Amino acid sequence: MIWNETKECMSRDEMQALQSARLVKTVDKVYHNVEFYRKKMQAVGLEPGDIRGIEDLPKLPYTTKLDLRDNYPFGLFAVPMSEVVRVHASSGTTGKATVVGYTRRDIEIWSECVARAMSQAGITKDDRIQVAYGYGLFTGGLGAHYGAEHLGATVIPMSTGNTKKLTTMMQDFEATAIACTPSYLLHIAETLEESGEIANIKLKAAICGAEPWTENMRLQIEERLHIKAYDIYGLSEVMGPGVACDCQYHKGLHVYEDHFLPEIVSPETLQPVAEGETGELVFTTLTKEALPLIRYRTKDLTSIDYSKCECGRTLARISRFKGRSDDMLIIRGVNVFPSQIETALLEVGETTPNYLIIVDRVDHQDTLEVRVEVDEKYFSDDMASLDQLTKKIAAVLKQALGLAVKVKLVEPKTIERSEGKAKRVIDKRHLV
Ligand code: DLL
Repeated sequence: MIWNETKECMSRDEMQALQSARLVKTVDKVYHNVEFYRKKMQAVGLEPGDIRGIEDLPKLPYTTKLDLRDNYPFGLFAVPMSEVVRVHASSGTTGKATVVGYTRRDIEIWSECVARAMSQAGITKDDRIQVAYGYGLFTGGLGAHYGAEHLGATVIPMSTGNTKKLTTMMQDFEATAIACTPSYLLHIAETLEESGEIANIKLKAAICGAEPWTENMRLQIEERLHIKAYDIYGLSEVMGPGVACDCQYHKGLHVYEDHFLPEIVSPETLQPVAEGETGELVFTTLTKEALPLIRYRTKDLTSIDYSKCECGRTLARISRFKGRSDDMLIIRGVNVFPSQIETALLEVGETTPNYLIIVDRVDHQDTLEVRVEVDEKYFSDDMASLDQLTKKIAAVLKQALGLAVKVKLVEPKTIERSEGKAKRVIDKRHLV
């Protein structure tokens, strides 16, 4: 179903005209209200009048997470604090938190974008949706909550923290949809399988995101829970969940381009790459009031496709994320993304998506170990089948990555489960 046809099915010319008009306004606004942008534009000799449309976008300087941190907490806000009705923050692993703010209108647009995403996942006002992203400074919980309410669905604000209670309420309240990270959904599936309650649930759809996951993992979720699973993307700096989401055809995530102008650039040269080529996703916000962002480098790696989708939407589609440029591991000179390991593991078919990647350095040599849970049956008296499977997985990984990998098969439930963003990589090289 196309919930908002006027915004999701415009011709490319109409979309570009709208984007150009909104870009001109945004640039004017940041120049006059945010000292940081004014100085940055002045440094390259730019005035707001130099930006007449999206064709002038490449003239504008990039913005990074470091700029947000340097202006902690509210230095990049373009409105007085009296106009800001909410803040969120992401802690990250290093340095200061990144703080983001929203006016009342920003919250309305955010809710509408999440509602569009949920509608792409077939969710309607007749659905009951459990929101099992964390509520709080993280944008997942409240973002999904407001979006579901905007759509008119019944929200069950579970948050994270009590999986047993979640599965009980899923049955008692007859929840038909869930919003959570894909790794948490697998943990929920496991809990339902163990208690023998999986046949009791009425779940139809899941809207998962906030972390990288592969198509194989999406298919496994669909199979285990007998549901349809959708990929929702977003980042707090740009807004939160609902910047893009896939539709029933799963051929890329539709970007809500009327609010977020995407570019794909080479992370090395920062020059635009051709349509279809992988690069770093960059966003310029077109309607945000409290925290407009100009050419924000997300570090997320993807490609873009401007062709019309089978679903009827004309919104550009970005491909499932390959990972983040800062997630890429360089092992003995070879570039490895955790998503390549997940794809290869799930292709073998005998593993679960519970895995851990451990990188270390022994005698000045990088080592890569992959631990993955397999069925209990492999740990019976005869270890021959375990040995065989270990060799098979090591060969598949070697083929996929071009690197020798130490594979360690472990018993079910020995790798820590996550309720939010899963931690898949331990890089001990950074710990010494
Ligand atoms: O994770 C917002 C969100 C909440 C998105 C709930 C979807 C669902 P941050 O904590 O700022 O915001 O983290 C943003 O998470 O730059 C990506 O690297 C990653 N990410 C988010 N969604 C996806 C996805 C939220 N669908 C960072 N696939 C982003 C892959 C994702 N990575």
